[in-house]
Amino acid sequence: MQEKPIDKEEILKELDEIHKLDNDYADGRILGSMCTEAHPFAKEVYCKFLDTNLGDPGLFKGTKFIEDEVIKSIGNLLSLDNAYGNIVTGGTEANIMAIRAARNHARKYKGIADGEIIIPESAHFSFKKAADMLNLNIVEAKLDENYKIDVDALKEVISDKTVAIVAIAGTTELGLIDPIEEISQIAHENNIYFHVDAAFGGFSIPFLKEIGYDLPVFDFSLPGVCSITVDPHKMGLAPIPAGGIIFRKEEYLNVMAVDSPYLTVKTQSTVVGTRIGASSAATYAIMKYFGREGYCKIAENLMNNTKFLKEGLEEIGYDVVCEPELNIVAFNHPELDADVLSQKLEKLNWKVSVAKCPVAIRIVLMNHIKKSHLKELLEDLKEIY
Ligand code: 0PR
Repeated sequence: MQEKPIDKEEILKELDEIHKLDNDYADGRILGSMCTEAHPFAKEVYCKFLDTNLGDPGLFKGTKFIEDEVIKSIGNLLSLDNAYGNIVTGGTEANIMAIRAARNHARKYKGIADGEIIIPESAHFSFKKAADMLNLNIVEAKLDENYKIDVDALKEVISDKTVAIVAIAGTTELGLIDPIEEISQIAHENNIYFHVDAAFGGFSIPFLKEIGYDLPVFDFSLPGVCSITVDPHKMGLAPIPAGGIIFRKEEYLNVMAVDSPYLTVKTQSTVVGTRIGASSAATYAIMKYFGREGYCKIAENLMNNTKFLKEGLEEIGYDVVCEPELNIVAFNHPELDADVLSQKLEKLNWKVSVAKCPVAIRIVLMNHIKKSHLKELLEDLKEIY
């Protein structure tokens, strides 16, 4: 740090210069991100609550009330009347909390000491972090030919060490929804904790269903589902960081509680101590601002763009990996390697990402990608072809 204070203007000038190195969502060039520009109203509210700390909720009773209300409304969206949980930093922290709850529950009620979690091969890497931190082994459930959990293969890997089964509603690479209803039944019958990672799909599947899309049930209406991750900072248009973890029962929070004797509440279940309240406030505001009607429109628009891209790609001869269920399109050139194609697109200043299972270019159609950007992209892909 330099010795003397520097003028605000000078600091801002320097920061603006550095900020130019960042990509801007508004350019429509970021094609592989699940994040997007937050809604301006959500950002405005976020700034108002910047100093609130949910780590000591007795000091911020208003913001704690807001967090509880957000959890209730997300729970409501997921067919749960009395939801418990927290607004956290994102899908990773939400998944860590779910796995921690499952592990502690199995330790307390079943005496499982060295547990395992069953996750699909398509699971987000956050589960690897969770297993590592929580000292659990990972058992991978194979996928079927449609890139979804193979239920028979899943049944085979269940053991007396299984502390949790995980399924995905909106996989990271392809946006697919696992056969959650069948898995819920298996988990229920075997008395095993079942977590659904809907970090990506949580803010769109309920709305798409509402407007008539034929998508499978993935929520708490299934008796086996114990917890669901849903991220407001993805399709919810809340500012980063905003993840959500929703539990069916309060006991899942209780089994994680540690004493916090000198705080305004005497126990704490979250991973994080000092904890941002602004994310809860911004999520509260944006959910009220859009309502179900607004989110239905957003989800429909994203799916229209998805269809437009998928059909456009097929028209010019690219192979689309699977019929999109949510707003992700994965595709390949019939001859070029995905990595080679990705480099060609990078040269044309498109920021794409390459899926690994199967290897393919993967485009996540977030709110910042407009039809005009897709037309431009298709023109470039036609040229490359
Ligand atoms: N679960 C699923 C199904 C996810 O897709 C993700 C993130 C997570 C959990 C973890 O969420 P957080 O990143 O909020 O902790 N999926 C994207 C990914 O890792 C996130 C992402 C966002 C990637 C923006 C790139 C990017 O530019 O691929």
